[in-house]
Amino acid sequence: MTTTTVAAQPYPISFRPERTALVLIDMQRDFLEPGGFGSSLGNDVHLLQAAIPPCRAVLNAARRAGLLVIHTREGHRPDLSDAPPAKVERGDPDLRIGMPGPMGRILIRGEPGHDIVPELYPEEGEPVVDKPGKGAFHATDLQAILSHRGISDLIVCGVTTEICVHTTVREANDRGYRCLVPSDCCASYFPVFHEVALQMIHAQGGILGWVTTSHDLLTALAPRVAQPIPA
Ligand code: TIU
Repeated sequence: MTTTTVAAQPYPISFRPERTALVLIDMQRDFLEPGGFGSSLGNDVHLLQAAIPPCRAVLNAARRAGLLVIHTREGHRPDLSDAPPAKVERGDPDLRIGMPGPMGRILIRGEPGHDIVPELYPEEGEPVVDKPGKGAFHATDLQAILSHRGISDLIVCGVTTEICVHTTVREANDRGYRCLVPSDCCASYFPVFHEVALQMIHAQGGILGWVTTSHDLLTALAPRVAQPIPA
């Protein structure tokens, strides 16, 4: 069994690739492109697009290393039966969940805005978990998927750092998973929330998990350079 060690805060973390999953949280057009849920809440969605290239590099490396890759999407059934009224009734009354927008009905499954951005599109065989809440464990089959694959450690990327990434890390931490978050593979509409959310994860001796960078993670995931055979 090979072990991979990644430089991280508060200290390096070692994991076994076959027991580790990359979880890409909500890299959907609804959050990253104008006209979706993110902008309906009054946010500048361009801030989130910086996370796409590092996520793509980590996704490619994870695929090459044979890690389980899981994608999540936040969204609701077209009849809104799984959407809590308390969630739907927030925000601008003309731009609420389920209302029509330039990318289809806002935050509704099957609509163009609900889809994952093309750069990070799931490949055949990669589970896509549809979630009605902010956390990826709430009302989903994520835990069953992880448990059937013997996963103990999660690399969590995506948007937004302080909402769906943080909620998922908290849920995972309470369920006994070790979570590693590459800082530049996450983003927030509020840069200060991004920074503080990351600090909250690795503070207190790693109270919620570990924080690294895509560079350090890619270094650890890169295939070992073959050593010359001694003469
Ligand atoms: N995926 C996710 O983070 N959902 C949100 O609603 N995030 C906000 O920051 N609004």
